[in-house]
Amino acid sequence: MSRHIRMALWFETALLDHGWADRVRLTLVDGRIDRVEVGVDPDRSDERHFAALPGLPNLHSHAFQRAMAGLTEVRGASNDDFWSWRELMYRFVAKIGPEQCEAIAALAYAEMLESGFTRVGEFHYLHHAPDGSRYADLGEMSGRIAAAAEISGIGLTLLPVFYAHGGFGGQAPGAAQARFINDVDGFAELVARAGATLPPDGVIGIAPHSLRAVTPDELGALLPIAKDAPVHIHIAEQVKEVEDCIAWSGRPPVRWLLDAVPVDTRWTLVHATHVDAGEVADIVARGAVAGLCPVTEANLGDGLFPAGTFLDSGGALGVGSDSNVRIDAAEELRLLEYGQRLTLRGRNQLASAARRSTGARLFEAAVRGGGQSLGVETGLAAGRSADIISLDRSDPAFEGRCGDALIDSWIFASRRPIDCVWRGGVKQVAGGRHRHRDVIEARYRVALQELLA
Ligand code: NGQ
Ligand code: ZN
Repeated sequence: MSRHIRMALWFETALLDHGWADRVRLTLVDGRIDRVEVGVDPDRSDERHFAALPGLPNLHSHAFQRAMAGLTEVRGASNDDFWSWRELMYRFVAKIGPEQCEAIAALAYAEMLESGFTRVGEFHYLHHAPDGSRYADLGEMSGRIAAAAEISGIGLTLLPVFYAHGGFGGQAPGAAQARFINDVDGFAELVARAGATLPPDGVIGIAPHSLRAVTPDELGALLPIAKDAPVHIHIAEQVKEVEDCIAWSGRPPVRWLLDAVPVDTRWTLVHATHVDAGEVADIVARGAVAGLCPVTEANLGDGLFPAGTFLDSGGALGVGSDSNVRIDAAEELRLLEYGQRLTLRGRNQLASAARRSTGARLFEAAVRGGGQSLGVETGLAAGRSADIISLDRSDPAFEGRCGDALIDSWIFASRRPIDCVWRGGVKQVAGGRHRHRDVIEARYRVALQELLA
């Protein structure tokens, strides 16, 4: 009675769980890797490709912000900083309806796939209508995110955001934040509704927005809603946020959080930019993931997380495209390394004696840490979701390269690196282009014309 979908892909070389192997045949059954054979010839019916890498998780996205990319790079009346950017972002937020949210997210997700991201952690806080009134279905906007994930085919870990306050110590939220606001009971209902809209291998977690937006009591009440699922929080991104937290509690945000709640391997600390050595050591000890978003952190002028020290002491990290001002998996990893080089004035800061390739060490760390963060097992091995990237041999950047040099050449040197991307066994990207790009793009253009009219 079974109607299993079975197919096989053959690669000249592939990055498996235990390192590179040549002449690799992956048998996929119902979207999962069923069997990995190494050193074999392809069967006649196998699709043949050059080099396979596991898909990279994108652990932090606000999909709707894709639509304002490029519109905030203009000097304002006063000092431009994170907070003035946020005012512009709030103005944009006020205009986005359900249809536009879905259209923007679908394009963002298609572009993520094209760049090599195969699962997204959507830190989703546009819950209500612009004036704060409830949609007939509390899960309306979450459902739009889920629909965008289905249209694009990307894996979805949906992180409905709990947001209740406008600053530390339970300050009242501003009018521009009305769309984000719930009480704990309303939030539990929203999580249940959102969970019901998930695509087949979707995961649902929760996301207290930041210590600015949640009181200690609320945080305590929220955690049982997550059960064993991922918990994400924005933390210590801006110096002002750290100062305000110290003024409120006597401690910086990461220290406060680690002291107050049982942060563990289910947790992702997004940004965690401003941390001291003790906080770094304790994040590592708890096993939480540092969710770094290098392109957005650069764009917003956040600062630099001590990624080298963190990795060397065994910390788990992953990357996120956050504001989606640029959607590019390789660029996130490249900028993560370059930020360290620029500040520490040295090369290959995120490589190690054991893994001397900077790109390979970073990529593998982000595949593993990203999976941990999004509640899935990643990597090319039997039993895992068939989330696979193939590199494009026709990019001259790959000429004469093998093994880790392929990853370094992808991250640091290539211009059109990605050929195909399979997500859950479906080839969503071929020749670097999403199979539904034309329709998704047309719908996005209509949404933007409405928003910018
Ligand atoms: C967000 N983004 O929720 O979209 C935030 C800005 C805030 C980043 N932190 C709003 N990058 O943190 O208050
Ligand atoms: Zn964010």
